[in-house]
Amino acid sequence: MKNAAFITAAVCLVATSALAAASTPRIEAGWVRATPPGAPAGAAYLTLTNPGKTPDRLLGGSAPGVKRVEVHEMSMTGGVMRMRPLTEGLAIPAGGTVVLKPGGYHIMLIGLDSPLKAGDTLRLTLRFEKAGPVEAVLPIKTPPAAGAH
Ligand SMILES: [Cu+2]
Repeated sequence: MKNAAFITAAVCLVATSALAAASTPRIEAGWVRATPPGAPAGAAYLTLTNPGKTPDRLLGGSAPGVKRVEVHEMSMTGGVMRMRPLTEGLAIPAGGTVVLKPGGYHIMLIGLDSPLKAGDTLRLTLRFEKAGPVEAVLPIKTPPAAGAH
């Protein structure tokens, strides 16, 4: 009898955490571009998946040593690469995946206290409209193709 109650409680616990995980956006394949000394800003790239049944929106975030974390879009306008902050946030459809990558959407890290050094990690907290804050620890890397295009 005692055992049965314990098992029920354990099953409930698992079900509850599975439920929470089911609606929390997943942050995968994330990385931060290493910056040279004195660089005022950096960028982070990652893949966001919304496993929930309702759309969510990435609004911004925070990271230690970074004054402002914004969601930006890079696009070609009249042959010129431009970057703009997504003031309304970045929509992530229910059950959908959005890729933030060089040349497209990215997380802008504005106002760096110190350079982002390759080999270090950055603890990035992303803020979602519905899911709230979601934390990820991202590796800082120098991409092999940096400056190649
Ligand atoms: Cu940007």
